[in-house]
Amino acid sequence: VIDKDWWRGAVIYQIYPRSFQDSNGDGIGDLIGISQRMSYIASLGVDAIWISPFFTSPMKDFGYDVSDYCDVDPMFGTLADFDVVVEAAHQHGLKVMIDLVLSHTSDQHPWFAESQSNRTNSKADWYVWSDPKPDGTPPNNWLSIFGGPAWQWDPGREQYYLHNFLVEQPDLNFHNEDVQNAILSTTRFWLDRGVDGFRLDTINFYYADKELRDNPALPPERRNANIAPSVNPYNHQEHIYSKNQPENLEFLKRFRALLDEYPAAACVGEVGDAQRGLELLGEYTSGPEMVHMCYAFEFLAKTKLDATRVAQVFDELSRVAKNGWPCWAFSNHDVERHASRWDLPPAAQRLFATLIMCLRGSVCLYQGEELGLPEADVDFEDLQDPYGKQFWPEFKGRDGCRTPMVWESSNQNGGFSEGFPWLPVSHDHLNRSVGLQEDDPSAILHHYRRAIAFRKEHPSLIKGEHGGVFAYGDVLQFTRQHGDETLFCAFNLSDTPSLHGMPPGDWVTIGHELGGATPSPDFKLHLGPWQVCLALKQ
Ligand code: TEU
Ligand code: CA
Repeated sequence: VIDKDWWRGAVIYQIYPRSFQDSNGDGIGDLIGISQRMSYIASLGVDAIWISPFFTSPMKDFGYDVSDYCDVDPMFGTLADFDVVVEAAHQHGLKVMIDLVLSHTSDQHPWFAESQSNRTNSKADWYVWSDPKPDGTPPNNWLSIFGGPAWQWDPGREQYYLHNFLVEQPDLNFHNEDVQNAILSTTRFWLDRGVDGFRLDTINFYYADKELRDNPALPPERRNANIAPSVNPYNHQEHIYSKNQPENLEFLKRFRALLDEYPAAACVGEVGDAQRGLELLGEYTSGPEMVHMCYAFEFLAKTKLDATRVAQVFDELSRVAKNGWPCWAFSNHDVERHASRWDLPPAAQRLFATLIMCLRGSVCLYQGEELGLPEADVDFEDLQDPYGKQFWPEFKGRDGCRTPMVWESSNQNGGFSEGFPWLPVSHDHLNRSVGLQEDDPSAILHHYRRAIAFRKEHPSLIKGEHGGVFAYGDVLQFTRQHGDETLFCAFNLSDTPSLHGMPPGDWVTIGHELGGATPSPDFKLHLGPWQVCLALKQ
């Protein structure tokens, strides 16, 4: 029997293929490399892998600019190699999710070449084209996330085209039904090839306002510089017309209906919005006809996560996304690794690993997170990320979280490649390699395995509801409940000891392998620095 609900509460391991494992010495990770490391991934106890894009691409945004949705870039291998990955994953009981970047293509995609060729071809309307204003300037004030205007002049058509990201990433026009159908048929291609699901890039950018109205300015007090750098003028606008259009939901229903033709396909949609993130999460995952889950940006913020913030997020979720399903992450290929971003001592890294495994929602772990890797220092000369080059030095870009995975310490490339790695392997990372940690029972890698196993042993953590989520000073407390299991969870998110009362009831502490504390007989809970308490109601 196939569990249609496998995604609910799943732990998903994110692989950035360029940097995971190189199998042929060209310095770039590839699909065969991923299949070679499948037993390691399975040993973590995760349920699924999400592989960042490996499709044919000029690599201007390292694969997030796709020029053929139905093929593998030769750099990463072949379709046959992909089949090997799927087979290896399935043999290990892992689901495979691939990353569909549907909002825009590469400017090298044949669809764009045709669309660009004149104003009358059959794909003329497949992208968002517009005449200039009478003075020759772009049709409106929309900005690109990666800097500059969101419009690029095309001398051939004598029109502008829209790009929310790089100039080389023209936005598809989803108002055109042929575009929708083409996208759905490429999705079917991968479903037929055996994938179990999708991470959907930027699902709230699929549609732009038909009238191309100007976005209003965002008043300084409402600006949120959490994810993208505050130096970026993009963050000073409110993107009410360039994204989050109601039509997104209509297209996503068509997408979901396609997935439902398959036994257990699921998707997680990326909905980035600094102001309305949780509200949108609620809208996009509101029911069985919508996307299964939304990737939440709340815990990717620059500001250190504290008990109050976590409580706030769950309070807001309970109001605006009651039936929604979040997918949490602390790190990914777009942000500074959280060990550095929040400047976490080792004990705090462990606490956060336990915490994320206790939250309602699914979880994404980013490769190397299980090793406690800090952000790598990448010099300007080695920089690859166009976003980093644009805003250097105020914002150093995304290369520091994309350096190669470290498998062994004996080798200066960390066992990643026998060639010259596309980004330097961080020296700081070499003494945290998988090999070294496997041999050290006290290493954080084993803590991650225990935290994942703990989650799996407790149905309330996977499918259960939250009782209220409360912050008492630095201590976060909540219960999770499912069937006859009620679990109490408390986390001291600070380096000072704390003393609190337990809720009434007959509790038995568990999770000692995660460093869990035991309440004293008078129901007082002493939590040491960064300590947790996990207890089952009798
Ligand atoms: O990211 C979307 C997104 O909103 C991010 O661009 C984020 O704001 C930025 O990376 C700052 O950290 C997705 C992918 O995850 C990203 O890698 C791609 O560059 C982007 O889409 C364009 O496809
Ligand atoms: Ca390679």
